[in-house]
Amino acid sequence: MDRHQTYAERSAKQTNAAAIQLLDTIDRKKTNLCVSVDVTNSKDFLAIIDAVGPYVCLVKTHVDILEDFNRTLVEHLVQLSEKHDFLIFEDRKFADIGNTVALQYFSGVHRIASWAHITNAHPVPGPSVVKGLASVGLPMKRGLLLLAEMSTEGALARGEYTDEAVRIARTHRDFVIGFIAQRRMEGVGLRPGETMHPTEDFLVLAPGVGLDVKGDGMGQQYRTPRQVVFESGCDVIIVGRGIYGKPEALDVQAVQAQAERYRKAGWDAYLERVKR
Ligand code: 5IU
Repeated sequence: MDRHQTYAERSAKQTNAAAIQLLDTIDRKKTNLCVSVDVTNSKDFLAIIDAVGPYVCLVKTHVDILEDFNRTLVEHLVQLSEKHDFLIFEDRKFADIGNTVALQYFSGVHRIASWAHITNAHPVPGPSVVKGLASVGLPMKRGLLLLAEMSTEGALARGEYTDEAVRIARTHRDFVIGFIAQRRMEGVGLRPGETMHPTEDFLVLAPGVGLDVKGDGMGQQYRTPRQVVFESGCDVIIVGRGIYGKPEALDVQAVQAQAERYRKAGWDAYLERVKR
């Protein structure tokens, strides 16, 4: 995969249904923006998602922080994803043994596999975390992202850990569609003499994106969409507070203006990258 390939060209070579759907949505809507909606009540949650829907390919959720979570909320979320044509990514960060993560993914209060096209996992337990999640997710045509790096200051996911994350992904290419990381992972983790499989093409979704500030005082570090997509070769920018600000003072028009600002910055950086 060279950095000049378009989302549409890459979609044609994918086999995982969620990866194809995401790449096609990005291409159709001309947006590589994912909005991360970290708010604690469902009214703000749905209002933000309805406002940003037209500007995004993907909505990232943390449903465990919602104080009034219920099945109706999930139905509304799914309706919004159909109305605005975006996918849903539950940022669950699974990190237990295979049997436990399969239960956490399928069952419990949230029943994540039933509504999230994409979820993610820490590779810390080793390949079994992917095996457990795949046993639930593959038959439901879902996709998994592995956390290969983090955007926070002092993150431990680096060096050999990142290499191992990519190696695990390579052994489960039917289900692992890519990474949460800060740069393209092509060639990472290859041992001397090993070459990349010709059809390998992992997506990289990058959090820690902001146009106005460099951090949040709690370890988060922000880079611009251009740094992330053009310089580091990531595929999707994940933006939270940079778009919705303080949810207590929700101003739909202001949120939409920010969403369009980030959409355009992310898309321009992509066009600059694929230019031959
Ligand atoms: N997130 C990160 N950095 C990471 C990972 C996840 O910021 O390395 I892995 C999540 C946390 C939050 C969102 O849900 O992405 C970023 O939100 P802000 O744009 O508001 O910082």
